[in-house]
Amino acid sequence: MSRYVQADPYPYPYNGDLRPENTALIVIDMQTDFCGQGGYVDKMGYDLSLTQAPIAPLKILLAVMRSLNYMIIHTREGHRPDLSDLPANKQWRSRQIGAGIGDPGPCERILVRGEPGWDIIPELAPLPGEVIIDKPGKGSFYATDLDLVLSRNGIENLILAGITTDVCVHTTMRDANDRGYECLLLSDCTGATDYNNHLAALNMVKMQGGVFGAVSDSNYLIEALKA
Ligand code: C5J
Repeated sequence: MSRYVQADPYPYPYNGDLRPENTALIVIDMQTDFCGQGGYVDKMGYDLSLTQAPIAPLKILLAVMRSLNYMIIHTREGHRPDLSDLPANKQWRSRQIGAGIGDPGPCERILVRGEPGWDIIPELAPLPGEVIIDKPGKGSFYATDLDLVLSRNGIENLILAGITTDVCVHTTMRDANDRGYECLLLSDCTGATDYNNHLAALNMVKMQGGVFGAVSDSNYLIEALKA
């Protein structure tokens, strides 16, 4: 039986083969540092409501996909406490905007593994048994075992959610697409520090017949999953 999600610019997935056995939801970087008070994004002065927007729809989507036995993967961006995996230019740039990675902040050391700001927010906390990928960069494949985890679990379709749309979500989606994964980005379960960047990132996916995959939202996805 084929199953498609209403999506733009084509019904997803391209081949109608959408099943718990071959599909994973990846929730990217829903950490206090990116959407909580006193975290990295807050310290840089951005409007937190933009990166908090995906929280409510994601809570609902997670409950549905967990109940249907879909694989759930969470990622966290962060660096080792000794900062040995932090590129010097990444640290320098973050200090230019007043939120130096590794420096103390209201949620302890910014973007450092094990610190309160680095944790996934309690509302979207991973359940025991769900895969967590710790990554030092923007993409979820770089310097991680994500590709190995996906291939060992027979995953062909990747549904992308989390923050930020234009940075970590997009980098992950582009890389996943090159690796042959069939990707769907959820417009209401993602968010960026700049709303126009969020919209532009959605548009970039859809050009050229879906150059990186397709875009939909959690309502259409849930409708298809329950059909
Ligand atoms: C950023 C991310 N924006 N998770 N990280 O630095 O998108």
